[in-house]
Amino acid sequence: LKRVADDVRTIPEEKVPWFPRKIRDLDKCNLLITKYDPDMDQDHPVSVYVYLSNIARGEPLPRVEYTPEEVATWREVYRTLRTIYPDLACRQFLGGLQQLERECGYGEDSIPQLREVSAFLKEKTGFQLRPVAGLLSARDFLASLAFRVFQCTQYIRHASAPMHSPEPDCCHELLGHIPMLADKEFAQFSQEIGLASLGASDEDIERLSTLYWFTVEFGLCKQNGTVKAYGAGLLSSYGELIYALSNEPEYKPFNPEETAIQPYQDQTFQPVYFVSESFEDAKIKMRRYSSSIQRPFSVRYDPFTCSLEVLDQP
Ligand code: HBI
Ligand code: FE
Repeated sequence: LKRVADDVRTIPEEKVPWFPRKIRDLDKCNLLITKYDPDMDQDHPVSVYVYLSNIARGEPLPRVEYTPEEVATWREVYRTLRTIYPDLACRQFLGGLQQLERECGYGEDSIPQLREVSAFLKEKTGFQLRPVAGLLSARDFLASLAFRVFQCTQYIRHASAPMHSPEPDCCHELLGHIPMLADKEFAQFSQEIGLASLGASDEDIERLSTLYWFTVEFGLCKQNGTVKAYGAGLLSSYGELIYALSNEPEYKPFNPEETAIQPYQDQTFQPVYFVSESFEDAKIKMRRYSSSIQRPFSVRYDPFTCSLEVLDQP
């Protein structure tokens, strides 16, 4: 009898990985993944501005004085992509970009400052930006989305390769992500992926991260009978945006169970893209998927205190 009791006691307790409960806890969600060290990899140099600010202390986002060469890089990227957006980008993206051009100084002539962009987003969807020095771990990156915080790089790709960046840079964030985050439905979708990630197992983080990849980064959706892009990885890459909508790659309907386990890589164009019926449809499917993730608790976000209520699951 005693043995049985001992065995019972040695059943490992379910370990829940730490996760942020308050917006201030995001100060601890800053694990950088160094894939391309600019000092080590001379093919992919980047100009690095690393001014981290602490949003919890309410410090204003740092302003960056970009060099004329950096502004020229931005101009080239902006001009090239802007011409193909009307045909290839989804309605929500075009609407967001137009608002940013009207209200937030978006245009070829200067690189928008995170401070202004963050204030703009806060008014539209409650999202705010936080400067980050590079690629974050998926867990930390996704956790911030739960609080409607988007961790955003502030440096720009090197002038030697204006149409390509191996890492996220401000062209990717400001042109790819920000217009989408100004859409209420998409903002909700992003936050819900974040909420699903809190305290999840490494395996579930991997699956959510894959879902994020094929939706927020490389997603396509149907609109008025045609397929348009809404993924930021596409909307910030001239070459891949055209390729993704060329009928050359493989297309599959977005289905979280299948999408979550699709292998992917970030070195070349995607071999397959997932097409959503609409954002509404993607959100409903994602919700159903998220509720199937096993966690010994449930979370609810309180927008008044910007913190989580964590409820034990009976
Ligand atoms: N880190 N800074 C930054 N920007 C991203 O867009 C980003 C990230 N880390 C992981 C990530 N995106 C995703 O590809 C998923 O792994 C969540
Ligand atoms: Fe991105």
